[in-house]
Amino acid sequence: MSVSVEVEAPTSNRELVAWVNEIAALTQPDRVEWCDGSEEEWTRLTNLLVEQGTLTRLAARPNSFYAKSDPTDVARVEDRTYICSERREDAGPTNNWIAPGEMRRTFGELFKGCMRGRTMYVVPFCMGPLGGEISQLGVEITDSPYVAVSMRVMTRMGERALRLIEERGAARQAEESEERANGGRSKRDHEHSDFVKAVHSVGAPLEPGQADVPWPCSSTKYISHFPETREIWSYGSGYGGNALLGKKCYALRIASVMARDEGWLAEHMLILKLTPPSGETRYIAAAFPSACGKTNLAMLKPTIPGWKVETIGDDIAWMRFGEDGRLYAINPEAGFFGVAPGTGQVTNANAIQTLWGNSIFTNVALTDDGDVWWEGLTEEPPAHLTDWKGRSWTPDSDEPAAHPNARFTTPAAQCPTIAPEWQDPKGVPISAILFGGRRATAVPLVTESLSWQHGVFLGANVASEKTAAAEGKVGELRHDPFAMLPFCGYNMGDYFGHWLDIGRREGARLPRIYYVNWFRKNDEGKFVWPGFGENSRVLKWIVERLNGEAEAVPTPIGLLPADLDTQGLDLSEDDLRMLLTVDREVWREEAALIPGHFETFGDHLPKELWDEYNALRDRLG
Ligand code: GTP
Ligand code: SPV
Ligand code: MN
Repeated sequence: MSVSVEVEAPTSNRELVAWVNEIAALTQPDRVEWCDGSEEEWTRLTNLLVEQGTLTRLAARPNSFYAKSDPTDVARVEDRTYICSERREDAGPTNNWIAPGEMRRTFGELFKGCMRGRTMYVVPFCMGPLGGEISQLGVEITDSPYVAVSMRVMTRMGERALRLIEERGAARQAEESEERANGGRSKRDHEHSDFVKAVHSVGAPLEPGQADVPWPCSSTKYISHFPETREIWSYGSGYGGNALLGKKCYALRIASVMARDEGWLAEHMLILKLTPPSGETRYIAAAFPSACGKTNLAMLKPTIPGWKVETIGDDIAWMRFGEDGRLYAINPEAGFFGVAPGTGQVTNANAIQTLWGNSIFTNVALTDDGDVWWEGLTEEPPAHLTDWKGRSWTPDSDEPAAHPNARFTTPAAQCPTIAPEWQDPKGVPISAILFGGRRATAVPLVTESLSWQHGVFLGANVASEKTAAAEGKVGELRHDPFAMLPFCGYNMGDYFGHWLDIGRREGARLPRIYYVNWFRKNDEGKFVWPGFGENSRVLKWIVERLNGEAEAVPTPIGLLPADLDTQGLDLSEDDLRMLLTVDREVWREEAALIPGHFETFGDHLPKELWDEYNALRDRLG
C-alpha cells in the first residue's frame, strides 16, 4: 500500500516542499504538521504528550514536564553512529563508516512506512542567532512530538527559521538566474541546499488500532550523517543526542565538515565570560568530553571575591576569525540539555535557578508531590520517590533514583548568569581555550601550552574516563581528542591538521591554550580538588597569565602555576603539591601511550604532532 500524503505547505520554497513530500511518501505518516514554534503549538503538543503518557505535568513547576524513556534508550549510541562519506578514509579511523549508497538502500527499506499511524512534524530551525552570519539553517522531519517540543527549547525553531530558509532560497535563485543570463555557471556549490536536511523516526510504526507506548523506539538504531550532501538520518531512538538533530549531529558532525571547508571551527565547547574585580573582561571556551563539567563551568559561581562569570553557551561553540584576527564564538543553541545528577544548589545554583519552569526532565526521579529529584539535587534524598523506571524508591533502594545520564532541557534565556551578549550574531572574542577530561591520575590541575602547535598536541591527546552520556563501560580511560571523538564528522587526523592551519592564518591573534583536570583522585578514591565554584581559582590564574601578571613554572609537559590563589581553601600542602607537580616517571608512561594513539591516524596525522611528541620525550629525558 502506498499512501500519498498531500500537504498544504506554509512555504514557497519548492525544494523544501518537494523533500517533505518525498519523505512523507516514503514514511507514510497519517498526518503532516509544519511546526511554527508558537506558544499555542507548544501547549497543544505538550498536552498531547501528557495524554499519550510520554510526559507527566509537574505540579510543582510551571509549564514543566517529566519524561521517562524506554530503559534501553537513555544515551547516545556511538556504535550505531555513522559517517557516510563517499570514501571510508574521509570518515577516518575514529568513526563508523557505511558507504552512502549502501546506507541509503538500508534507509530506503527501514524508513518505508515507518511513520504509519503517527504524525510527521516538519521542524524548521536555526542554529545560532536568527539572521546571524555565522548561523546555519536546518529542517528536521520527525515522528516524535517529544523531539518537536524539545527542538523548540534547544533551537530557534519554527516560523522565523522558515522565513530565513525562504529568503536564502530566493537569494540563491536570483543569483542562479543572473548567472544563467550571463551564460555562466553558478559559483555556488550545488551539492548543498540552503538548509541541512535531517530526518528522524523513532522507528515504531503503528498498525491500525495498535496502542502506542509512552516512549516509542526501536532496537534497530542508526544515527547517520552524509557529510558531502549535508544530510542527517536518524532511526530508532528518541534520546537527545540521537534525536534532536540540530545538536550533535548538525552543530558538530556536519558543521565540523563545513568548518573544515570554510576555515572556521565547530567545537564541543562551552563559552563563558569572565570579569575580574578590575580589568578586562575575557571570553573563554572549554572543551571537555560529555559529562565532564562544561555546563558547570559555564555557570560557575566564583568563590573568589569580586570575580564574575557569565554564560554564553554550555556545550557547543562555532568560532570564526573576525577582521581583527581574533576568533569570535557563538553558541548555536538556544537551550541547555544538561546532565541532572550532580546538579544541586551547592554545585550549580545557577542551573537550579534556570530550571524554575518551562523545562523538560528526562529519566530523573519523581517526588510524591509532583516535582523532580536526582542524586545530588539535595544532600538528603526524599523519603519516597518514583524512580526513573517508574518503580517505588526509598533511600534503602539499591539503585540510583535517577538514571546517571538523566537530563534537563531548559531555555538558556532563563539562566540567571546568561550574558547580555549571548545572542550577539557576531559572537564574542575568545582569549583562552581550555581542554580537559576526567583523569584520576597523572594530569595536573592546570597546564599552559607552550605554543598554538603544542596546544593542538594537548588537544589531540585529551583522554578521559568514560561517562554515562554514551552507551558503554563507565570509567574506562579512552582517548577523546578535543572532546570531539564522538562528534568529528571527518577524518580526525585531518581535523588536527585543520586546527594547525587555523594557527597559521595570516594576522591571527590566537587564544592561548590550557589543559585542566578537576578530577584528580587520592588513594582513597576521593576527588582531591573541590571543583565547581573553586575552579574560579584556576580561571583567575589563566587570566593573570593572559595579562602577563602571573608566574609559571616550566615543566616537561607545559607551564604550571608558580602560585595559585588558595586563600580560604581547605586543601593540604600534599594535595596541592599533587595537583601542581609533574611526576616524570608517570609522565614517561603517559607519553608512551601517545605513539599507539597517533599511529591509528596513519598518514593523516600531521607531522607537527610527531614533532611535539619527540620534543616532549626529550624534555622528559
Ligand atoms: P555534556 O552535557 O554531556 O556535554 O556534559 P558537560 O560537560 O556539560 O558536564 P556537566 O557540567 O553537566 O557535568 C557532568 C557531571 O560532572 C555532573 O554530575 C557534575 O556535577 C560533575 N562535575 C562538573 N564539574 C565538576 C567539578 O569541577 N568537579 C567534580 N568533582 N565534578 C564536577
Ligand atoms: C553529550 O553527550 O555530550 C551531550 C548530550 O551534550 S547529547 O545531546 O545527548 O549529546
Ligand atoms: Mn555535550
